[in-house]
Amino acid sequence: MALVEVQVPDIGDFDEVTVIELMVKVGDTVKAEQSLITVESDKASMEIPSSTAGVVKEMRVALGDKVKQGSVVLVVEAAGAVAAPAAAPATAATPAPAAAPAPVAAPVAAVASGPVEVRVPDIGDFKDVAVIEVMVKPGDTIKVEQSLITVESDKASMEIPSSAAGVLKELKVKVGDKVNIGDLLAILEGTASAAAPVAVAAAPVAASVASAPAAAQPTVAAAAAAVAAPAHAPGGTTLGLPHASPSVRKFARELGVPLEEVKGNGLKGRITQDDVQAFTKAVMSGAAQTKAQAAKAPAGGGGGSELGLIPWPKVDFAKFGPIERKEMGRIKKISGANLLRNAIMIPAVTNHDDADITDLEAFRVSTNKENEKSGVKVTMLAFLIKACVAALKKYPEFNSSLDGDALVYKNYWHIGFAADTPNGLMVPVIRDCDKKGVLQISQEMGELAKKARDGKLGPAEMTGATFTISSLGGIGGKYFTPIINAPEVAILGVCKSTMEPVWDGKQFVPRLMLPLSLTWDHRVIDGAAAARFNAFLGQILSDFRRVLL
Ligand code: CAO
Repeated sequence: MALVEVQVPDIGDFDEVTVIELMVKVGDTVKAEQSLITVESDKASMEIPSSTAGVVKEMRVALGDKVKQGSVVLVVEAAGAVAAPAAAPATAATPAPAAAPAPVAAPVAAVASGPVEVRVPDIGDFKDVAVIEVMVKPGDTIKVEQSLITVESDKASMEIPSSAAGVLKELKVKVGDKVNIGDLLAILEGTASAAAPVAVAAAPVAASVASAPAAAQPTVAAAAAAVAAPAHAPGGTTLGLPHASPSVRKFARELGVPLEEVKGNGLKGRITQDDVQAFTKAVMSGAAQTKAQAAKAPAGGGGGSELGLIPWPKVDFAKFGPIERKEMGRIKKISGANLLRNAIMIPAVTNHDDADITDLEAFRVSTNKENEKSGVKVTMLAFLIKACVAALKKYPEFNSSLDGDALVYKNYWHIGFAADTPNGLMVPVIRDCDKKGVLQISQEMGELAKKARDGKLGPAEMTGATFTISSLGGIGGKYFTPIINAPEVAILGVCKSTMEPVWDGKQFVPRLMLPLSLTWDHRVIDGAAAARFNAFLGQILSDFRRVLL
C-alpha cells in the first residue's frame, strides 16, 4: 500500500491560514473527502478534506501552524483505490491545479461618489444562506473589504466584505434573512473608488472543485461542504469550537478572552463581537472572572458570580455601629484561598466516631511522669499520628492523591498537623512518621509548633503531607468538619476527650472517650471505607498494642 502525502488544496485567495483544529490523529482510518483539519483566516474557517482514503500514518501539521496550498497535512497509507484528483494523476494527494473558474469576480470599480450598491458576491454554490450577524449600521464609514455581514450555511460561516468604500446609507438585510449571490446588501454613499473584492470565504468553494476526486466527482455543493465546512455545527452547538465567526474568534484571541466562557447572545446562541466586548468589560471591572482567575482567586476574592451565585452582600456596617477595619494577614489570605478551593472542589463527607482512650491516656500520663526529666512531653496527638499511620497503611487510599483519572498511592507517611498560631492556621509536616516513635514525634511536633507560632517555618516544613490531623483537643468542642488539605484525600479532626458512661454489656462504666471527625474525599473513598478506617483507628486507640500487629 502506498504512502500518500495529503496536501492543502487550492484554497483560493488564501495565502497562509492557521490550523485551528485537528480532526484526525495517527492511526485513524479516513475516507476520501473526510475533513482532516480546520484552518482559519481572518475572514473564514474551512475544513481541509482528504484527497484519499486510508490510515493516517503521520501528522505533519500541529495546532497553530500556518499552512498554504501544497502544505503537507498528513501522510496516509492509501487503502486500495486512491481518489486521485483528475488533474494530478502523478501524486494522488496533490490537488489539481485550479481548473475550476476562479472564485474572484471581476473587479468592479466603485463610483467616486453617489450611491453604490453592495451585493452578495459569488459565494460558490451556497443558496439561501442565513445572515447570522450584521456587523455595521447606517451611518458607519465603511472601508473596502470591511466585513458587513456574516452568513452561515449548515457547513460554513463566512463574512461578506464590502466591495466599495463609503458611508452606509441603507442596510438591505437583517439577521435571519436568507441571501443568495447578487442580492442587494447595502447602499453606500461612495467616497472613493475601489476594486471590488469577492467574498473571501467563497474562494475555497471553487478550490474544492479543483481538488475534487475524479473518481467520484461531487457536486459543487458537496465539494463546497467538504472544503469550506465550518467549525460550527448547526443549532448553536459546536464541534470543539465556540459558535462564533472567524473574526470574532480572532478578536477574542487577540484579547486573550476564553471564548468558550463567553455567553453568545447572537442568533442560535452565536457569540458576537459585542459579547466578547461585554465579557472583557465585566472581567476588567471585576464583575466577572474567567475560570482561570477563579481557580487562583484569593480568599473572598470572587464575588460569587463565577459560580453563578448571587453577589456577596455588601453592607455598610458603620450604619449599625462603630467598626474597625483591619487587613487580613498574609497567612490568613493564603490559607483562606486554599480552604475555599478545597471546600468547593472536593465532594467531602465527614464521619464522626468516638474512641475509648482510657488506657492510652493512663499510659501517656505515666510515660510523661517517667520522662519528666527528659523535657519531652508526650501528647495525645503524637499517639494519634502513630495510630493514623497504622490505619493509613491498612487503608492505603486514605494516603493517596487524585491525579486526573488516576490515584497516586504514596509509600511514605508524612503527617501534617494543624497548628493555631497568632498569624493564623499553619500545617507543619512531620516526615516519615512510620519510622519514628511516639517520643520522637512528640519532640518534633513541639519544635515545629513553636516554629509555626514564631513564624519561622520554612516551606519545606509545610509541604509533602500525605494526611493531616487537626486537633482541637486542648481547647474543647465535641465534633467538627475539618476541610481536606488538597491534594490529600482525608483529614482527621479530633476534639476534647471526656469521661462518659459506656455500656460494657452489663453495666455503664466511666470511659475516656475521644471524639473523632474524619472528612474524606468521596471521589476516592467510599462511606464504608471511611467507617472502617474510623473503627480501626478506634480499636488501635483503645488498645495501642494493635499498632504492632
Ligand atoms: N482531649 C483532651 N485533652 C487534650 C486533648 C484531647 N483530645 N488533646 C490535648 N489535650 C490537652 C493536653 O493534654 C494538654 O493538657 P495538659 O497541659 O494538661 O497536658 C492541653 O490539652 C493542651 O494541649 P496542646 O494543645 O498544647 O497540645 P496538643 O499536642 O494537643 O496540640 C497543637 C498541639 C500544635 C496541635 C495545638 O497546640 C494546636 O495548635 N491546636 C489547634 C489546632 C487547630 O487550630 N485546629 C483547627 C484547625 S481548623 O480546621
